[in-house]
Amino acid sequence: MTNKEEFLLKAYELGIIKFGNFTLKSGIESPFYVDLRPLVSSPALLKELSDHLLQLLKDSHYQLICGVPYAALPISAAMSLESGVPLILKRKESKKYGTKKMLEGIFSEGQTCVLVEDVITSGKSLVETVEEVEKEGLRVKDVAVVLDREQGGTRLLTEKGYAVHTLFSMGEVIDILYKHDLLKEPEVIRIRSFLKEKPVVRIRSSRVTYEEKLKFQAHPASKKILEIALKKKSNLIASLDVNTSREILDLAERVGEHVVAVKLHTDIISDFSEEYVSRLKKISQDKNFLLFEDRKFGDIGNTQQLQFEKGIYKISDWADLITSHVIAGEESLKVFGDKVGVVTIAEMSSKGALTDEHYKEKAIELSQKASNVIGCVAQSELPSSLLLFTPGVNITSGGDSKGQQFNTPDKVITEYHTDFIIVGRGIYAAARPEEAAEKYRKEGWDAYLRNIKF
Ligand code: 5BU
Repeated sequence: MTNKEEFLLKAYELGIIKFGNFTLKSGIESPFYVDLRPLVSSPALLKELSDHLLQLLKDSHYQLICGVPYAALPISAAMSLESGVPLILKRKESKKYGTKKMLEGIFSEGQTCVLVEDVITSGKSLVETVEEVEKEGLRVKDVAVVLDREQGGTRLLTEKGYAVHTLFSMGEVIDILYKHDLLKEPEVIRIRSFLKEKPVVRIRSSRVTYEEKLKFQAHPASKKILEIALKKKSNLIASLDVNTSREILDLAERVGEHVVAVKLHTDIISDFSEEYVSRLKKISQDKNFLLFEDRKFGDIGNTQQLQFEKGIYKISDWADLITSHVIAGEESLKVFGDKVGVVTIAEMSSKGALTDEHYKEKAIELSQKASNVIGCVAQSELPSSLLLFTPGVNITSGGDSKGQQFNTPDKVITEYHTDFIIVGRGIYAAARPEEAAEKYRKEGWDAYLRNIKF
C-alpha cells in the first residue's frame, strides 16, 4: 500500500468523506459529501497531508503559501511550518474598517504564491480567489488541491494557465475505498455514474438557470414564481409603495403583465378594505402575478402569527409571499405555515444597515433549514438553493436622501446572481409606469440571458 493510500484510509476513518444523499450548496443532489475539516483533530494526519502536498509542489517555485478559507487554512499553516515558507491568509471578505486588507501577513508585490484548496468542484470560486490574490500584486502559478471532485474545476484552472496539483481525484478515492472493501459495488456504480453525468460543465458561468432552479423547488410558491418568470420572461417585482387602494389597483392593472409579483406595504394604505383585496386578487389572477406583502415580521412567533392572521389586513388570507426578519430565530418562522412563501431578510440595501456578513451567514443558515422559506432579500450572492430577491434597484444608480442605495438591474443580476429585482420608485413614480415596468422587465431579463450564455 502506498503512503498516499494509507493516508486516505486513515482520513476516511476520521469521516472526511460520507456516502448517501446530500444536497450541495448549488442544490445538486450528490451521492457523496467531502469535508476535510475533521483533519484538524489529528495533528499527525494534518502533518502527513502537508508532506504530501509539499511533495506535489517539489518542482514549483514559490515564496509564499496561501490557504483558501476556511478548510484549507490549517492545511496551509501546516505546509508553512513544514517547509519554512511564510504563510499569508486570505480573508473571505475584505475588512470593512481600518486597513480594508484582503490579505493578512507580510508580502511584497511580485512575489510568487502557491494557493492551497481542500476540494475543487467547478473551480469557479478558486478562480475568483486566485484573481483576488493577483489583484494584491502577487503572482500565482501553482494551485495545490487535496481532492478533485472531477466536475470541471481542474480544466477551468488549467485553461486559465494555472498548474493544478491534485493529491486525489474522486475516482481514485472510490477505487481505493472499493479495494479495501469500504464501498460496495452498487455504491461504486452509483457514484461513477454521478461523476459521469454530472460534470459541472457550465464552467464559464455558474449562474443557475430558472429552469434548473425550478427542478429542485419543493415549495409551491417558489415553483409558481419561477414558472411565471419563464412564461413572462420577467424577473421583475414592482413595489407599489403608494397610499391609496385606488392607486394600487390602477398601478397593478398597468404593470401587471410585466411582473412576476407586486410587492406591497399594506400598512401604508389609508383606505384598506376587503373589497380592495378581492379586486387586487382578481387582477393578480388575470395578469398572472403573485401578491408579495413586505411586512418584514420581526417579533416572537406568537405575535408574528397574530400579525399574519389577524387585525384588519388578515395577510394570511391573500398573500402568496411575505418577508420576515430572522432576528427572532427559527421557531418564529414556523408560525407562517407552509402555504405562504417566506422570504427572509438576510441583508438590507440601506446605508449602514446592521446586516453584516456574520448576520447574513446566520440568516442563510436558518433560511436553508426552514421548509417554508423560499429565498432571501439580500445585496450579494446566496447559495443557489435559495431564491435571491434584491431591492434597491434603479436604472439611475445612486440613492435617496434617506439612506437607500440603488444599483442597476445589470449589476445585481450579473454580480449577485439576483433572481428577482425589486423596483419601487423606478416604476410607480415614473410618468408612465407601464412603460417603466416593461423597460425594467427587459433590462432584467436581458441581463439574465447574458449571464447564462456561455
Ligand atoms: P425603491 O423605491 O425602489 O427604493 O423601493 C424599494 C422597496 O423595497 C421599498 O418598498 C422598500 O421597503 C423595500 N426594501 C428595500 O428597499 N431595501 C431592503 O433592504 C428591503 C426592502 Br428588505
